Amino acid sequence: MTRRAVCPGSFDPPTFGHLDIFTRASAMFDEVVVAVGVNPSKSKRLFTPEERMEMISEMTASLGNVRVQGFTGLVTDFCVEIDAQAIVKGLRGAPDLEYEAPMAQMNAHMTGVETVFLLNDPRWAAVSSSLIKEMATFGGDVSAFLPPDVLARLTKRLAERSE
Ligand code: COD
Repeated sequence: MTRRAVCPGSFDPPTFGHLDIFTRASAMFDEVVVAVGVNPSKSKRLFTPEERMEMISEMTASLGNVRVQGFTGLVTDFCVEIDAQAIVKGLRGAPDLEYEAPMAQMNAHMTGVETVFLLNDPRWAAVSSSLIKEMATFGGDVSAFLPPDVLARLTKRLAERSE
């Protein structure tokens, strides 16, 4: 049986914190599918799903067992559709756990899919896509937290937005 895991998220934009989770998941499972979805409570999107998928494909190119797919609807339905047994998520501390635990329990209840939590690499503890966007919008240097291609796209998009 192929052990397949899904790493779901908005990834707007993807960061080194996300890449760390993809990399560690790829060492634990036969196949990892990074699932680019829509978080209904986050309305300020900077990149289209296609752009986010391109960025993730580029940053995971050296990981042979990782692929990227878009999804709409419930993450559990997506897991059933592609025959994935687990969801892998990163945890940056208690607030992440409080937010993630009910979703993990609901997802397990609905389809039996387990959620595996990986504690964040301390280097990326303060990194979130929202904070990166806010810092970059006001001219902060976010180059330590993003692959060069993502940084270039972010800089370009923010410049377009301010025109
Ligand atoms: N270090 C480690 N992990 C990190 C870091 C970091 N620096 N930054 C983020 N992460 C982790 C997050 O904890 C999360 O696990 C993952 O990376 C993705 O993060 P985001 O912020 O890109 O994604 P979210 O939280 O906006 O994504 C939400 C989903 C789209 C996955 C969610 O809304 C969803 O599943 N929607 C589908 C609808 C659904 O199924 N809802 C019902 C659930 S019961």
